[in-house]
Parts: sequence; structure tokens; C-alpha cells
Amino acid sequence: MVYHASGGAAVGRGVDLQSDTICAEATPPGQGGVAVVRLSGPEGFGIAERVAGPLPPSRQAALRAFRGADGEHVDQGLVLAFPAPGSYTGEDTVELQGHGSPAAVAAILDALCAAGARRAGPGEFSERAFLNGRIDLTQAEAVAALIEAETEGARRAALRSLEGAFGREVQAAADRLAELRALVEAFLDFPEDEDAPAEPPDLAAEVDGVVATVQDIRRRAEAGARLGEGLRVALVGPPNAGKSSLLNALTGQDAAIVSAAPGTTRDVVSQRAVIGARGAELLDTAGLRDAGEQDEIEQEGARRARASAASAELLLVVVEAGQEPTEEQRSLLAEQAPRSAVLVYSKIDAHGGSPGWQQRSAWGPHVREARVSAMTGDGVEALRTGLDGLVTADVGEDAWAARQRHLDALDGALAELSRAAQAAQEGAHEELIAEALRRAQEQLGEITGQVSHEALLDRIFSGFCIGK
Ligand SMILES: Nc1nc2c(ncn2[C@@H]2O[C@H](COP(=O)(O)OP(=O)(O)OP(=O)(O)O)[C@@H](O)[C@H]2O)c(=O)[nH]1
Ligand SMILES: [Mg+2]
Repeated sequence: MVYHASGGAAVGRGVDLQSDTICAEATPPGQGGVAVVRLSGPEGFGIAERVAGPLPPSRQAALRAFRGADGEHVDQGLVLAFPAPGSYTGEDTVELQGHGSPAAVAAILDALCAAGARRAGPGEFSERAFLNGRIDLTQAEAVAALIEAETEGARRAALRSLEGAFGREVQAAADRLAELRALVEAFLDFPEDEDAPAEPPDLAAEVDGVVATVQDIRRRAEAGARLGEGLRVALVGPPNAGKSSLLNALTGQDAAIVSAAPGTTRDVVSQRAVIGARGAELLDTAGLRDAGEQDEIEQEGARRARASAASAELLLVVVEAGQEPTEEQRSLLAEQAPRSAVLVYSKIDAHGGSPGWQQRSAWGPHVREARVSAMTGDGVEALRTGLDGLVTADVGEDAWAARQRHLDALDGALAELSRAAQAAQEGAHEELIAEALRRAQEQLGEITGQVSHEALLDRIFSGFCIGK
């Protein structure tokens, strides 16, 4: 990855990353009351003084005029200086708070670049914070997760990681592995040493203990990773069952066309919503009936409906109250296991039955039932609450913001630990056990950044927004 300095000269990541001073707009582009421009690096204070005049005492705001290279007044606003090492990046950092105008921001950035700074690439401030030991990698990634958080659950999980809980647990497991390695290696180096413990430690039991810890870390990380992904929810069922009406009632939007004619919905209609702790995409689909009765367009609609059902994390099968699910609907419910499904009986105003949500269904342990009327709204709130509960229970209350790379590293560590445990059980040579423990420790180190390499950092920080 290559960053471009203001003069058009390319600055590679490999080029002594932190010797220069970077600047970027930290607030979103566009018009607003205030725009914050950040400046960080060894020359941060000198460059800021060239643009904004003498700096106020650390961490105190002062009103200043901002001037371009030719001395022209380009904007005015507050200036704040944060000296190293107590700033976000660990370097001398300055914030210029100008007016939220794209033209003013561009002029301030040009002035800073003319005074010796270069424009930052995505995530470069957070990368410096990591490289300067201010935060570990999980915390840097939590900054991105917090910025992206769409729901309360995602925000809480991001804060848990940002406060360092995830990194600390991973580090504690890695430290435990280092201790175990030291024990094993003591036997390796001094097999005849009288000072060595007479009995080797019960390695298999010790490794089992670390495995349990890493599995718990993984459970919480997986829940957090799920929070960051959209939940796909598909509504399927026979034509005219009230699927589109239900989509509209659930989301409070007039998203899908409703009509008395069966076969109204032909394509997949998608609508965003928040369900429980997660952002979700609700997919309304064409009605499913025997292929023999369908024209070509309906058949294609049905194919798309079935594909939506197959890929949905949560499936709502809608049938009219008073009817029982057909064979196809029953198999759709069955195929959804172990993911969750809800059998929704619709139109209870016309066909009778009391509104409500049931945790149990005859159609499988992963199936819930609901009775609703999209027309009167009866049962819709109970259905919404039921779905919230399902999704939130699935995520848990103790998730950490995490990404696929963390899950991969945790899986890698678990695989090495199972190798170590097996070797210990079989009485294999200590060297083999120590080597597997070392590789497991390395996998955990990649999560926090104790073990890192340029390609990994590139992958992580290039996904950030500029200015963070
Ligand atoms: N009485 C009553 N009628 C409803 C209810 N929900 C939907 N309907 C009616 O049922 C008909 C079909 O509704 P839609 O929501 O279009 O049904 P659909 O399942 O999307 O139908 P297709 O897209 O054709 O598969 C319309 O005339 C709706 O007004 C309900 O809760 N009660
Ligand atoms: Mg429809």
C-alpha cells in the first residue's frame, strides 16, 4: 500500500513510518458546524505554529487564525495541543477545529502540508498509537468497530474491546503458555539436573486448562464478530399468505407492494432493520407453490425465494392461521436447523386465534411460533420482541468486538494446543510439546499484535477511515 504526500510524491509504508508528521480531517467530509483536523508526528507542534501561531498550553483550547503558505487567512477556530507521549498516537498531536466547510478543511490541510506535514492514509493515527505501544491491536480494531457500530450491542462490545478486556484475556492465555513452555523446556535443557522438579507437571491437564480459556475467549469473540455482520432474515411462504404485509408491519415502512392478487411479489424485496443487538436485512420473497401452476417469472421468483431461505440466518415461514404448514414448508423449517426459524400464522383477525409468541413448536427445537395480524397489528409487537430475544440470546451479553482474523488465530491456537495435549498424553519428546506450545503462543500474539508483521498491519489499518 502506498500513501501519497501532498506534492504527489509516493511515501511507502516501509519508509520509516513514523519519522514524518501526518494530517487528516477527523470529522466526516461535508458541511457541519465544526470540522476537526488532526496533526501528529515529531514536527507536529512546529508545523501547527506555522499555520496557527503560538500554541496554547497543553490540552487548553485557544482561538487562533489559520494561515496558508502565503500568509493568507484561510479560517479561524480552536487549537489544542497534546504533547507526546500522552496523546492518542503517543506523538506530539495538535487538533485544529475549524469551520465544517469542505473548502475551509481543504485550505487548512493544504496549509499544514505546505508547512511540512503529509496527508495521512486510512487508519494511520491508530497504527501509530499501536506502534508506539499506546494500545494493542485488538484496541485499535475496536476503534474501527466503535465507529461502525450500528446497535447498542455492537457499541457495548466495541467498548469492551477498546477498554482492553479482549486483549488482556488473550495476553493472559499467551503468558500462561509461556510459563508452560518454560516448564517443558526446563526438562529439555536439564534432564539430569537435580534442581529440576522430580515430577514433570501434569502437562495434559495444564494444556486442557488453557484450551478451556481459549474456547471461552473464542465464544465471546465469535459473538462479537457476528454483531458486526448484518443478520439475514428471510420471509417465505405460499402466495398471498401476508408476507409483504408482515415485512411492512415489522419495519414500519411501506417497503413491499401488497395486493389481494396472489403472486404480487416476484423478486426479493430487502429492507434494513435492527433486530435485538444486530443490524438486519429483512428479505420479502415471492410466494412458493407447485411449479406446475407457475409461469416462468414466478418460477424464477420461487427459485430466488428458496435461495434466500437457504442463506438466511433466521427464517420466517408465513402461513395463514387455520392452515398447517405444507410438506415444502415443513422441510424449509427442518433445513433451517440449527439456525433459528419462526412459523408465523398470519391474518388471525380473519381466521381466529389469539396473538402471541411461543418458544416451542412441534416442528423442531429450533422453531418458534407466532400468531399475528399485519392488518390490525395484533401480535406484531410480540413477534418483534420474540425476534429481538432470539437474536440477543444468540449473541450473548458478554461479546467482544472481534473480526474473522481473531477467530482464525484462536482456531489456530486451539489446533496447536490439541497437538500439544496429544503429544503430552502419548509421552512424546518434550521438544515436540514445547514447539506446539510456542506456535499456539504465536497465534495468540498475532491477535494482540505482540507478534506482527507489515502485511498484517497493512490488512488491518487499510480498512480504517482516514483521520482515525
Ligand atoms: N385480513 C387480513 N388480511 C391480510 C393480512 N395481511 C395481509 N392481508 C391481505 O392478504 C393479501 C395478500 O397480502 P400480501 O402481504 O401481499 O401477501 P404476500 O404473501 O406478500 O403475497 P404474494 O406476494 O403474492 O406472495 C392482501 O389483500 C392483504 O391485504 C392480515 O393480517 N389480515
Ligand atoms: Mg408479497
